Amino acid sequence: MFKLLTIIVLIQISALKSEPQDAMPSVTMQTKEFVLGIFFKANWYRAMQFCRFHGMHLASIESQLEHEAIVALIVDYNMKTDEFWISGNDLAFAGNFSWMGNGQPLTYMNWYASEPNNIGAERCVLLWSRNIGSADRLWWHNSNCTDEHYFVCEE
Ligand SMILES: [Ca+2]
Repeated sequence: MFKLLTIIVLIQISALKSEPQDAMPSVTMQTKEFVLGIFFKANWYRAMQFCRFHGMHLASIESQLEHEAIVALIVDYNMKTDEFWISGNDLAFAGNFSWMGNGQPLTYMNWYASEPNNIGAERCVLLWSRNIGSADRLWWHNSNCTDEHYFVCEE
């Protein structure tokens, strides 16, 4: 009887651990794993809520290495013409961008030329393939938080 209960408990634990992110494209870094939210498009707030619901955060990109790993993942999935929310925003202080995912100010940055613009109106940070040309390269720009895009979570 005890063995049967143990098996049932283990099955239930494994069922609980089967999260959507297991089926989402991901890349593992030294200290974090980036996971592409490509099942649906969402505004920035919904993207953040989805990541948190699944035990993750909306992604904070803290180095060139992390940025390039995410870009490579997006390119691998032929999604380089799509846009992806990351956790950068200036909702607390207009013009003063920080990561909602970890509370830190932006240190590494990869803004497109003239971005961030529309300070006070466009307050959330998107990964963007502007003028991508032949190079597999994505830039950051600030955009309207209520627009719907794919997104990047991290855990
Ligand atoms: Ca902008």
